[in-house]
Amino acid sequence: MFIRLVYVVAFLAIATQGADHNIILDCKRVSFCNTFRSKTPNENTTYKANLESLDIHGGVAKINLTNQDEDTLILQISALEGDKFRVTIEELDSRRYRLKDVLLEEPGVVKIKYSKVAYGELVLAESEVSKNRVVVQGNPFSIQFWKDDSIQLIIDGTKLIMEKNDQDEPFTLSMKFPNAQQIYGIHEHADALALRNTINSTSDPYRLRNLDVSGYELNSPMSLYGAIPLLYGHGSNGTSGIFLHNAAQQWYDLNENEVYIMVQSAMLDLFVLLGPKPKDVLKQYASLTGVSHMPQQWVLGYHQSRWNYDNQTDVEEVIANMDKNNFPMDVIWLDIEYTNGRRYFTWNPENFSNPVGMQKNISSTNRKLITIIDPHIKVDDDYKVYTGARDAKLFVKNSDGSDFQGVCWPGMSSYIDFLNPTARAYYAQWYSYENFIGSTEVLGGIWNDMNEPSVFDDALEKTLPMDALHIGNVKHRDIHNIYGLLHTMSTHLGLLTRDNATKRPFILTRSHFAGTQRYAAIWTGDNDATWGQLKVSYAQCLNANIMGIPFCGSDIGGFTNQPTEQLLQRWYQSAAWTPFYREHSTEFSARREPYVYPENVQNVIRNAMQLRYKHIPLWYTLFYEHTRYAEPVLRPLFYEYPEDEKVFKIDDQLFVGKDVMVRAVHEENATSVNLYLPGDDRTIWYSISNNKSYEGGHLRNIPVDINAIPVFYRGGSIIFRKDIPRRNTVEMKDDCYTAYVNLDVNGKAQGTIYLDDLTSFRYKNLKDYNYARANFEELDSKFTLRPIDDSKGKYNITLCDIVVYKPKSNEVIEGLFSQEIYTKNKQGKSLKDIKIKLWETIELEL
Ligand code: NBV
Repeated sequence: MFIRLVYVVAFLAIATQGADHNIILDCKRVSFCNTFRSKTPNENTTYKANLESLDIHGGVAKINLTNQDEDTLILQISALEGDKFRVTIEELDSRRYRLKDVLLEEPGVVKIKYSKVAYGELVLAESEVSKNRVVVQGNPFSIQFWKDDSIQLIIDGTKLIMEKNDQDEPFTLSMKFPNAQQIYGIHEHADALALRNTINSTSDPYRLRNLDVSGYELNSPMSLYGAIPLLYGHGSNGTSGIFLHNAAQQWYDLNENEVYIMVQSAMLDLFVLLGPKPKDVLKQYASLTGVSHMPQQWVLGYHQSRWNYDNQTDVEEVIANMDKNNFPMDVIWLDIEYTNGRRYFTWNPENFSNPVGMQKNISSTNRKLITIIDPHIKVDDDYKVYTGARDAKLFVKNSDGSDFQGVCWPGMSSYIDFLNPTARAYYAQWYSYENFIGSTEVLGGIWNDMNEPSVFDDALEKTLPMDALHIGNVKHRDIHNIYGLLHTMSTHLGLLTRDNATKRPFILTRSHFAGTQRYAAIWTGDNDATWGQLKVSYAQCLNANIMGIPFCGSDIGGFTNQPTEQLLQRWYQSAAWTPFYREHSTEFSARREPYVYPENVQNVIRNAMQLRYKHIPLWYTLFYEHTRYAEPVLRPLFYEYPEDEKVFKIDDQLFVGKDVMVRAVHEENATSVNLYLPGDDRTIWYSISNNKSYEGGHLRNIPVDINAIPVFYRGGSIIFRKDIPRRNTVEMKDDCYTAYVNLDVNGKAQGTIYLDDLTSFRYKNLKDYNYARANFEELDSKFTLRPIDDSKGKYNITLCDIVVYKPKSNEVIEGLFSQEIYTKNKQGKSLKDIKIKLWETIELEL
């Protein structure tokens, strides 16, 4: 109780004042960052590449780097399949930690067979005519990465430092993207999508160290809960990227197209992604770290959460009130208080004494339950999760070999060593129905919070000490940033096993790293009820998406404090266009379920939610396309329009897929908003908010009222929707579709639709799905649906109607568009009576 009181007092202070800078360190207080920021190698310590030392073994090039102090480093360069290179640098006697668990598999090497030294430069490539090549310059030492006739990246070897001291083994790496006008990436920060210069400014470098940051600040390079060391150098002439495969603390100083990286420890293991477009960089990255599997469809619906729903009656009343007031909803969430004294995998015997009954009731309304499971384990001899892990020696250790203990929600706690596969398997089996007594299949997903991991010790930046030990005596310092990833790996295994791999697990995680997309969705943590936080939620989720994690959302309304009614309405409208759609709030704020508000507010929220539900088929198809093409679900404008400099800094607009564009309204009392419609005079944007069509290539000021935010369909697209309002996605299952055909300037449109059993891995293992392309041509009024591949699914659909949008005149830059609604085919047969077998081609004449 005392712990809770102290925490609550601290929490309330932070929630009103912002992050505590005494706890969260800046660069000056982190010794290697402080030193490296102002240090460049001197005459004796600057490395040169000894080109004569080249040794090509197994297609991988090895070169010695030496300096006048007679230090030697080994540089290794390999060419990888799919336009990538890999570079490692380490000492001769290196004992640096080599990261595991992040990459999908060991990447395929393309053997370097061609090498040539001339004029102090070494050229390396697969063959003499290869388009991808590396040029190593001996002195001054540099490495250039070429694709076609363009240098995509230059590593400036003269700035390389690699040290060892009592605590750390830090290194630096300096590079330049010659084509870049803008740097993106290095998730997670509460900052603009387009990263700022930090060199020669008062700003700290961008930091990557997963931390539990209460009251995080906006426009800040301060690290948050997740770390993804992936970065894009983007310009209208080309894009390339780097992925630093290292999970230790790191800091990034940026200056225009230059990046200076300072890392605390472990291997310098760098992947160079040659692009040349943002799409290519993301695909190259996904080939290393993977994509997400399909979510079950209900996950795409609305989630109602609260820290905390107090008891079973509370849970049931929330659902009843949502129904009574016609708010759609798929999931209700339980935060830490449902447990017996924060002992995860148990239920509070008083407030949740009949979990099975509660789940039955939830299920009878076609809803699911999600509960929180944090990684800290209460030290308690009567708690089997604890004693089992203790006896099998599966906890993180102190440097003296004893179990680490620190304070977290349950009081004194130990932390599972998720680096240890046996520990992951141990923890995973607690998710089984037999072990997690009282859980049923209505418990559809799990929420992994506090997994940076969070330890309530301000002197340790609220996490594990650097010298804590994992299996094999690996220092925590070296793997800190993957602790959350490993936690979700274990949970994922647990859920898969629990259901004999018949259901797609859903996990929401706070801490994350490269590769998290294979296991979990993320949310932006403890945001605040401010307009600025609403705005940054788009930048954060866009960034997550180009970092390979599509499933992202923010707590609607802001976790801490109280949103005004207007802010809450705008948040519901904006968040309807982010993949994860959940309202969540602290126990210190007033209840915020949509039905507690006056009718006018409820109406706005309900419309926003219904618009979300109408687009469920689109979201589902986009997730499939992510699994298939590694395309993000949300896309920043620069991703779709990489050559248009006007979009490089835009992050309050986003694309859902490539055909829907949304502008968040994050300005209080806005009566109009500025937005940019990309493309040119042949691009048409149909606003579904004001029924006007607009020409592309213009900045516009568009009037708004509280009822809607600007949402546009791209001319040339077909969007499949389910427009009948229901209580949840389950009840929408057999509804007919409406196809929105948005004609381009040539009177044509195209779209895709994906269907499967909504829950299992049969789509993956047995090709049990249908994926079809729809086409419409105004000329012959023919609507065609054709299968895209030879998948084995046998899914039918019907169309309620086909709605064709068309500008009133081709000349129109802005004007009302015409809408034709077809409910019958040319022969007069109602569309609803035509069963469309998605595995066959069907033509409808309208
Ligand atoms: O479990 C309580 C909260 C949770 O509601 C929130 O979403 C997490 O980000 N949790 C953090 C722990 C305490 C926050 C002060």
